[in-house]
Amino acid sequence: MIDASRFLADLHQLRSFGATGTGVVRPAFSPPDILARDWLAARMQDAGLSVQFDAMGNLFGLAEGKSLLLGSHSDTQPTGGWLDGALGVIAALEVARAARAAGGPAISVVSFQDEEGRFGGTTGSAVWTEMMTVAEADAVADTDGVTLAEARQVLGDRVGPDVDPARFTGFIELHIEQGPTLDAAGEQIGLVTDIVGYREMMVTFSGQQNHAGTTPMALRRDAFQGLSAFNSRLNDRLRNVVTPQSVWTIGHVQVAPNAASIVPGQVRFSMQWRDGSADRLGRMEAVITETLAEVAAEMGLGLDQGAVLGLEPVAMDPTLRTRLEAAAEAVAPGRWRSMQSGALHDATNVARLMPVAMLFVPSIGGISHAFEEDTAEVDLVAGLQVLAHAAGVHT
Ligand code: HGY
Ligand code: MN
Ligand code: MN
Repeated sequence: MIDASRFLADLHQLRSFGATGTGVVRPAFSPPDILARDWLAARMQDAGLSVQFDAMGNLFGLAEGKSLLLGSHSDTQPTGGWLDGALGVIAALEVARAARAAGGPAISVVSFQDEEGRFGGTTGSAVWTEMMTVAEADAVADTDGVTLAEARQVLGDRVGPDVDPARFTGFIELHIEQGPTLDAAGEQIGLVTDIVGYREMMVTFSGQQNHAGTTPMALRRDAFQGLSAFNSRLNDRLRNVVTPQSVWTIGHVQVAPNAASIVPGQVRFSMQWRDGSADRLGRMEAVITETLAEVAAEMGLGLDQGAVLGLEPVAMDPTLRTRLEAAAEAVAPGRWRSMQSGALHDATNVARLMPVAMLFVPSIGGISHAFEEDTAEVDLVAGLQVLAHAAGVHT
């Protein structure tokens, strides 16, 4: 049987690793992340699963033979919420425990590493699904210049052989919605139809560092003014190609030398855009690239565009979705809906290798990637019950 209090106790125990106020600071390979993974490994062992870390730090709790894989990620954003990823990992563990106690079905558990992209984005599952090679991943550096190759040394002798994806019949990921839809509608469950795609690159404008008092405005080559002009022009131009579901974000900005009395000589920033259509992602990219070049030329700025990272949009498996629909109707009759995921997930990568589906529970106020992230306990338990029901485990 599913034990809701054991599930909630484990969820709060995981929260304690990197707990900061009401949120969590547990980036991939940080000390709290490794402590959390060791604790998770012990809980998987206690559940009778065979524990396996791979070279990326993905942590698997494996059932014998062919099994359904459930899970998510346990790393967090630099300042993250306590449920993003963690909910799916602990719910998977609880379903696996109940399945073993009931004599089946075979359920395995995974906590992927670096879904939150300290080193790019969904990195652990991208390497596991061969979307990228270990060498490509190892070369990626975080905003402090630490490479993944250096960071993952902390795994030490935990690393075992790779886990073969062929041992799994499919993957289901329970996750918080991270948006306002379910909470605003007073609904309990979201069944994901498709996950949007995204593209991201680092951009650098280079101008002329100079004195903020003696340099006339007309003579400046101010890199921050370049970013400001790019951002406002981009917002106008993208309107011609986007829909209300399209999003774009400049979330990370480094102004150099970042001093009040110095005209910025350089600005380095992240440019990320997301959409449910691969074609529209391409059209958004064309507008972004064109606008960058135009502003750099007009303002006499150097322009460097980094490599474009990204994931294509992906549809969820119809058979698993049907199982989730029956489960949602059983657990939360009339209080569920089908919906697109605007957030990215490991499920996108895993979908390359096996049938995949996702379900959401509400985020209070639609807040996520912030310390205020939270979900009502009754909704957390409902998500667990729908996951168990869809996995064929009695609740
Ligand atoms: O950015 C995302 O969508 C995910 O939460 N990392
Ligand atoms: Mn997540
Ligand atoms: Mn996230």
